[in-house]
Amino acid sequence: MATPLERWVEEQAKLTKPDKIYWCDGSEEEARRLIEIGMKEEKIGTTPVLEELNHKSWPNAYYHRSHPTDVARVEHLTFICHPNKDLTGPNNNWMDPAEAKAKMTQLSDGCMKGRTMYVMPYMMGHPSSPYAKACVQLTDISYVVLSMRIMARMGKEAIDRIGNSDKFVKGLHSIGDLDPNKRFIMHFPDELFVWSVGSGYGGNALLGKKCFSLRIASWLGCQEGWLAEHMVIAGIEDPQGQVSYVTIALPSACGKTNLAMLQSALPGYKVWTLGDDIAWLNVGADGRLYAINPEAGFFGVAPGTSMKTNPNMIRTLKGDKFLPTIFTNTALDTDNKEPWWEGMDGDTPRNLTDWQGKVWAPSKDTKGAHANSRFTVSMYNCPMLSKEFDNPQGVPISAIILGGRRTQLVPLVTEAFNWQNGVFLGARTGSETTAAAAHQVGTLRRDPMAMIPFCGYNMGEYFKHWLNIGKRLKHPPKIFCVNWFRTDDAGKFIWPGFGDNIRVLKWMIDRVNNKVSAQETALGYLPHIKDLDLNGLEISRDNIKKLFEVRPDDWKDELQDIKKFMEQFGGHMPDELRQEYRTLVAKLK
Ligand code: OXD
Ligand code: MN
Repeated sequence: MATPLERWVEEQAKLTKPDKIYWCDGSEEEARRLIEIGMKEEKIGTTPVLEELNHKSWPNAYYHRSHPTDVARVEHLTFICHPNKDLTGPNNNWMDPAEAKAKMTQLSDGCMKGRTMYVMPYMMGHPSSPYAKACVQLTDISYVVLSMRIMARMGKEAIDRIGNSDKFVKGLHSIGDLDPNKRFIMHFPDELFVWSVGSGYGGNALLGKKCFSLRIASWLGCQEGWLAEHMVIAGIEDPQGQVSYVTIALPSACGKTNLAMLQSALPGYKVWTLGDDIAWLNVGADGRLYAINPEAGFFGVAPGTSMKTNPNMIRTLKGDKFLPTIFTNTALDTDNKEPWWEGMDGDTPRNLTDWQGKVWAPSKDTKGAHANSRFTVSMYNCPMLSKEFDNPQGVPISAIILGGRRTQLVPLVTEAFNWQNGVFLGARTGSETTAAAAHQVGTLRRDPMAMIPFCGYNMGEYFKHWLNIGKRLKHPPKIFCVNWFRTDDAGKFIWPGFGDNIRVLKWMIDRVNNKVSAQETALGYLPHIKDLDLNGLEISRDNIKKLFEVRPDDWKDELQDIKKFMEQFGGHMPDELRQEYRTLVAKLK
């Protein structure tokens, strides 16, 4: 008798009509075969899906060029199909589930003709973790299989976990014909089902990542009593060898990956990596909050990554523990068969092709690598991988750090007064947009907890859920807000960022351990400058002051914008946050 999983695969095959169906086992031998297929058989237009790179300098590395119209997440084509619009909330696009299914059925009819349907069983989370989830994604392109093998734990464990159950996480993906007019990413939260057609870009096509582990999982977490968050998980070791674990939420392309594997500018401090993008947070039996990373790989932004900004990522990319590492839409050094991007170490190679495959020389007008070009690499390559990474229970969190990209207004670091105030601090966060999604770069949008593109239900209810989690925590983490991006009058970043961010992390850990006091302001607690370790940093006293400047007059527009954002959620917005808002307004008067 066929299992529910086998029946489901059969049904999808009936619709999509692939030439072949292949069940993946996640082995390295299989990856080698798929790489051959990607290099010799499958194509995007006339371009082979994969090209081998120089394995002497970049072990196990392959190059992928996506369709030029398919280089980022497409939020306007991403829908959350709850049975009613109200539950989906103003923070998402909604489509009635029946209508969405009809549309997708039409687009998917025969979409895998002439292709192979790959069936990928995988776990999000370590298979031995009680918090892990068993999933199956179908796709019709080797690039997605190879990428998912890096990002998730692919293999038989997931099939064993699913057994005879029909309650597994389902993903149906086809690159279709890559026509942007026929591109949709549809989520059916109650069915744990994601259906994506017409894109091969990571965030739209690797369905275990944003689609399941954030959008659907956030809804699942709301029902089951846990949180799925867009957060780094890192361990910060002090000179005495004590490790404190933190999670950090920043919008896409705001430096989460760099932060996750920061090389400390302060002697004696080390950062241990547990995750650079997603954290699942559960309340432990001891009343502390525990984090696991459901992923097993990094899907990071390449431009700007160098030995100066993120030496541990360069070491990770040069590691050889896992096959393959994939570079997508970077430029290519054609003489040496190496990936290249803006901000890379060393001299610019003489002969380059850009991300679209055209001969390219450095110029002010065009970039060689796409601004959202990416690498996909196993976490097991990371030299600073925490020994707790595979701990099935996760790590206990001492501080939650939220933030955004603001050139003005928001201080370098602020500590919330308590959990509720911290939820408000997160809820009112705004950020200037980046190239990770297809929209205008650099405009301000409110991005609570960096979850605006990823919260799979009404965000007013999401805030309530955060407040409820707080009530269950006997030892809640402290909540902080950071902004590395404040600029001076000449428009230059004041704070050096990267390895120097440890100075701010150190202050937070000192606060957690009650080692330093802080000044109370309308916005929250700010550091006394004397408590920040600024040794060896060349930054003027005036500029340091600027990083913490709070001028009530400057906040007028911001408060209006926050109010407008909160009002969208009507009765879903918790009273506690309305009260927090009123208190902030009064304090800033
Ligand atoms: C990502 C994103 O790819 O946030 O992580 O866009
Ligand atoms: Mn992300």
